[in-house]
Formats: sequence, C-alpha cells, structure tokens
Amino acid sequence: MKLLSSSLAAAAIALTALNAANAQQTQPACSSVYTRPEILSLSASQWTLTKSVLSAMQRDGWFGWFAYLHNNWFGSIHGNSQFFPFHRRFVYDWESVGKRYNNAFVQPYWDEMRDYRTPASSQVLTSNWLGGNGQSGSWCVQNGNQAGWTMSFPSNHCFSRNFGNNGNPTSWYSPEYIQSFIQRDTNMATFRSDIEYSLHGVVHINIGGDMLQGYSPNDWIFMLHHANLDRLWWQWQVNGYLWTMDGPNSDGSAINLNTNIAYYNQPINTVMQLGYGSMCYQYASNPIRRRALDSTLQNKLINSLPKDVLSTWFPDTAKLPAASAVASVIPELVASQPGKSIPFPATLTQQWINMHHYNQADVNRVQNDARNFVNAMNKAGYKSPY
Ligand SMILES: [Cu+2]
Repeated sequence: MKLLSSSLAAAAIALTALNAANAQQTQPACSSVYTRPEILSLSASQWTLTKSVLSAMQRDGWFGWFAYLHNNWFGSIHGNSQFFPFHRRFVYDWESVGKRYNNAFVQPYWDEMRDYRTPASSQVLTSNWLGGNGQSGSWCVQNGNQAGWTMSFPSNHCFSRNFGNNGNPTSWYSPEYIQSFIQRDTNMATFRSDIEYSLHGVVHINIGGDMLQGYSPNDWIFMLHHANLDRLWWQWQVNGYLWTMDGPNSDGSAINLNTNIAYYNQPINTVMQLGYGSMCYQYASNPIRRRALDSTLQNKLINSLPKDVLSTWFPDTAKLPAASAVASVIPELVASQPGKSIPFPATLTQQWINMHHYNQADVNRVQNDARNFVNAMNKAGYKSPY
C-alpha cells in the first residue's frame, strides 16, 4: 500500500511538472519549423544563396542598422538577464530581414567550441567562408564574404578584424567546460554570467576590429556567434530550465517572464520556447530529448573521469548508466581517441570589463570556475578528443 501510494504520488508529481512546464506557453505551436545549420555544413548552393542575401543586406544598409541598434542599446542588454532574450530576438530580427530577400535564407551558427584550441586556424576563418584577420596596420579584412566592405556605422570605415594575441588568439572554451556549466547551473543569473563572461566575451575580444565595438554586428561573425550562444541557452533550457528567467533587469530590478525585451517591447515569455509563436526555428544539433547531450563526449567523460570528479563537474552525466551500457547503444563511439589535455582559456580584458560595466566579482567567479575546471580535468588525467 505504501509502495503503491508513493508511486502514485510520483506520477502525480511528474504530471504536475509537465503541466507547469507548458503552463507558461500562451502562443500557438509553429506549423513548420526551419533549421539553423552549423556554418560549415552549408552546401555550396546554400552558401552562395547566403552570401547573395548578405550582400543585398549590406547594399541596403541593414548591417549599419543592426550595428546601430546593438550599439544604441548596448548598456541595457549586457551584464544582466536581458542578455539572452534580447540577443535571441535580435538574431531572429536579422534573419527575418534576410528572409525578405530570399525565404530560404537561415542564420547559421558557428560551433566555436570545436575550434577552441587554435581559433585562428578555424576553417570558418578562411577565404572560402568568413575570411581571416585584417591586414596589419589598417586591419581591413581582405578575404572572405565581407572582403573589402565599407561599413557605414558609426561612420564609413573598412570592415576590420584585429585578432588577439598578435594574430594568434589563445584557446577559448572547451566543449567539456560549456557542457559542465550547462549541467551545473540552476538559475539564469548564473548561466548568463557563465556564458557572457566566458565564450561570449573571448570571441568578441579575440576576433577584434569591429567585433570589439558596440557596433559588432558589422561583422557577420556576430550573428554566427550569437546564434551559437542562443543554441547553448536552448540546450540549457531543454535540460530542465525551459521557463527559467531570474536575475537583474537592465535597471537592476528583478526580471521576470513578463518583463519587456529591451527595444522590442514584447514580453520575454514570447521568445522562451523555440517552436512556438514567432520562434519557428530549431538548431541542427538540437538535443532530441531532455538531458540528451553529445554522446561522444558523454562516453569520453564516463570512461575517463573518476566518479567524484564526474559528479562534481558533470552531475547529469554521472547519473547515466555505466560506460558499457552507453557504449552498447552507440558502439561506433567507443573507439578511444588519444586526446590532449585541456588548456587554460583566454580571459576577458580589463578594457572589455570596463566597457560593459561588468560586476568584477561575477567576472572573477566565472574565470575562477573555468580555471578550477581545467585544473580538475588535468589532475584527473583527462584527455580531450577536441
Ligand atoms: Cu551584444
């Protein structure tokens, strides 16, 4: 009897949780959903289409408009919980303008973590794609899809990049670290800081040039970068935090789902769930089920980390079945790769921290956490496949 009632209670709790998860949704489900791909997975014809849309948007002043918007609202949309909803709405806005030129246009993302070890040698930054560093001195970019462009905001100037560390940016954040805080974070205030003061900042800083400014949308990398961060937010959301919104609004008051998104003046709850309302897109690598993460990485972690290290840094992975059970489901993933130890990530510059008026203690917490993570992995003898 006791057993029966407790299992009934468990079922009731599960149902309540499910209803609570969807109670916030007042908009209709999308009748169709398009997929934002990783940039390097575009076919030749998709890339040609994308480039022609971007050139038309540049011709008609849209790069300047989005650079202006971002610059104008800069102080309201960084360093507080507007960060994710604003940038989700902003990239969607950009993509919608692109679709007016060709409805097949979609905004790809850049899986920056895959290139974290030596960012400058990413294929994304080659002449066939987005091009590389600017020319020493002028920092005007000479190759890639924006080669030789003149950007109009804040005043006419050549499209520029100035890679960090004298053209050879040091490593940014590993896929392992990003997965670690996606699994550990239980509120928006922490998750937002963890992304904004790690991967978000170092990509802006290390690409440099236009990307180092309030008008960073002049570089199309901005959209690829923020689509990636939006994808990571969604991974965290489907990991149990679909409607989680807390922490400070831009004026310091507590934010909530009914707070308006800066500039757009529509409530945050209208952009929370992909596949509903206007948010009719998904990401190519979208986890297909709750708590599903990259299985290659899961296996690697389970196989190589001691239990205590695993449960500290990857609490969800630690709850998965033993390695052999996972391996039997996905046999092609058990082939062990030699791997390398994880390097310490690049950190934010003081100039960047000051420019955003970031809370220094929050930045320090994130940077210490990232260092502690690398120390823990290396102490455990972990070798990364990435
Ligand atoms: Cu921004």
